[in-house]
Amino acid sequence: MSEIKQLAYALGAQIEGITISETLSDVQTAFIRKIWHEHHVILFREQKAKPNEIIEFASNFGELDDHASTPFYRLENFPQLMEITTRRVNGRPSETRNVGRNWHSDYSYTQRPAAASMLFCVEPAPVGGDTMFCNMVKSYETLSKPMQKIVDELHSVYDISLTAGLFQRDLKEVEETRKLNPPIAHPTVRVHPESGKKALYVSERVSHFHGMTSEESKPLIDYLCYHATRPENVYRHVWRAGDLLCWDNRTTMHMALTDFDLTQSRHMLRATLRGEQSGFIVDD
Ligand SMILES: O=C(O)CCC(=O)C(=O)O
Ligand SMILES: [Fe+2]
Repeated sequence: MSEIKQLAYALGAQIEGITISETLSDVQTAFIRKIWHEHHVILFREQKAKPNEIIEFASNFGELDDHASTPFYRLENFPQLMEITTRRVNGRPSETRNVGRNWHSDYSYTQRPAAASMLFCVEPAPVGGDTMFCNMVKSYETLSKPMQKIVDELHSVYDISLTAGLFQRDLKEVEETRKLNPPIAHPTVRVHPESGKKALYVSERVSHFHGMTSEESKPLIDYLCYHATRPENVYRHVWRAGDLLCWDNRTTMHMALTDFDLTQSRHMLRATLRGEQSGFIVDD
């Protein structure tokens, strides 16, 4: 029997009694989906899984992304997995050593933003290396009605160049990745296709609101990010080896902290579930 334990007031639940390397029954899959929709972030602890087993488990919940939008960060021979590591890769500092350093939702700068991500911890940092998550449904619901009306009408323009630390990576690869992902506008409020709930969709990777200047947009982007990431709306995950943490990118933002010694090994593998086609490319 599976049991759940809430991880924080705002979001997050640990599910016990599931072994991710084993085939899931339909009942188990439906149970996990239900808990995931309710709590937005779910955790499976003390798991042992090889890359193909993570892929198999993830594919119970939707179509897997092959990470073609960020082709340089894939795990060798497994395009369905991104390798997020501080370990050296092919004798060079890893290009993913600083992934996720500002508040964001995965692949928001693409035309098919990620529905969900599943991150498996192979090796945590010796101390720290935590990841924070915030609840974007609550963020929307706790805005005043007039503010909800304003954001309901807006489109957020996502710009991959605003990814923290991007320009500390291989500049040739960064240029290619930027060409693959021109700025794109998505609705600032999105309706979750399964739960029907409205969620705020902004982040620190939004340059402006479509049709507005950056000067006009900035105070509102700053306010909405501040509002969304208030401590009471956040779950902070302290990683252990064998954790599989799954988040809904349509109802959360997250941020990977640099609260650890970056010369030490921290090694993670991420599967990404594809979301719906959304947004339009902009040139303003
Ligand atoms: O390394 C982490 O904790 C998360 C990095 C990140 O943003 C991601 O995997 O989407
Ligand atoms: Fe991320």
